[in-house]
Amino acid sequence: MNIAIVCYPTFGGSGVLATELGKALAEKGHNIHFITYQQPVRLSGFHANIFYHEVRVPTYPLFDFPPYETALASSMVDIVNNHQIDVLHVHYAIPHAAAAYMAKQILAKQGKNIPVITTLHGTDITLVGKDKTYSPVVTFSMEESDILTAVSNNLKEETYKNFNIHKPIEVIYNFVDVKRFNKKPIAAFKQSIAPKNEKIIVHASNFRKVKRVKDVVDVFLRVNENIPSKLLLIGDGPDRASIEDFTRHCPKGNDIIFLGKQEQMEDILPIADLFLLPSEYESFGLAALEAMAAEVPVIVTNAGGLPEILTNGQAGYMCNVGDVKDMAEKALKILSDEIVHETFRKNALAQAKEFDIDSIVPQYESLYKRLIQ
Ligand code: GMT
Repeated sequence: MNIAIVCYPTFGGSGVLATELGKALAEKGHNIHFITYQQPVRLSGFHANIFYHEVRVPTYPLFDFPPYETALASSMVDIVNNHQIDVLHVHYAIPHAAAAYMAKQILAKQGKNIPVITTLHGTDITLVGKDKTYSPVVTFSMEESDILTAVSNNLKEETYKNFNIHKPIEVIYNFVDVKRFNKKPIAAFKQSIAPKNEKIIVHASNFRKVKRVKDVVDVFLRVNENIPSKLLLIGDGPDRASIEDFTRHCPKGNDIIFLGKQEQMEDILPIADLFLLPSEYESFGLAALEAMAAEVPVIVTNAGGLPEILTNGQAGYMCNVGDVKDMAEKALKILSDEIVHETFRKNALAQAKEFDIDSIVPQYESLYKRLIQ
């Protein structure tokens, strides 16, 4: 099949998932055309059957706000026509679903029916999309998609709760390539972070308010009082500056290391002993799943779709949002007993295998086939 994928090219989970999906489909022999404004971060290097089309938005003095959506819809029309695209799969509703609707209408006038799949990822529904600035357009473009998918049952429920739509939503969980993440730790890297064999705790996110990164630091400081440990903070975003400032003024600040944005999570995660994701909401929590695939136990909140990916007390723990005391206690429970830690590691891997790429990607493939037929 010839499949066009539209996504955000950045480090966010929706872009990561869309890129990994495209790579997996290309390996199975499909031709994948990424349409976005920058090369997706997880698309470095050459991949057979993958083509990347950059959306250009020419500037003009009149444009205080360059019309990306118009440029994107025009690119979609161009790529569909010139690469015999069979299906257009857009990830994250805003503004991709609306641009896809526009492209679909233009192509229909030209006599071509292009099926559109919209995959909802989370904040496009729960934070940004439901705001009245966007909701009429998001509601309409979801209804007009040929197939609507969500990455968890929770996100499906949130969509029905927040939007007046009647369309069926199919749940296809996010996935991880377990083989790629389940690697031996790089000894030199581990040694440079934890020279005295301290425990390594990791958090990765876009440092937005919803991620509650300050809770990560608070949990770490409580753990650090009891166990020699280091905290690796991966990613960047609006809250980073204030948190970095806080850690510079706290006595254990030297044990907290900011790594910034990182592409090779499969090289970093295996050195971790514990992964923290104390978010206020996660539709799914792909970052936690990648950690589990690297055999790292996780502590997450019982928010959104997280309970769908973690069995409490086996591969990690779920705590109430903001309950840093409980999170620290659970972290110590895992980290202070080698046998418990080892059991949680094995369970984390087993849990991740339930979301392995090999079982989830065929679900998308069968959607495409259904649509084309
Ligand atoms: O987490 C973010 O803020 C980024 C966001 C995105 O759209 O890129 O992530 C969302 O999609 C991911 C992939 O489906 C999910 O794993 C994340 O849980 C979800 N984030 C939220 O719901 C806050």
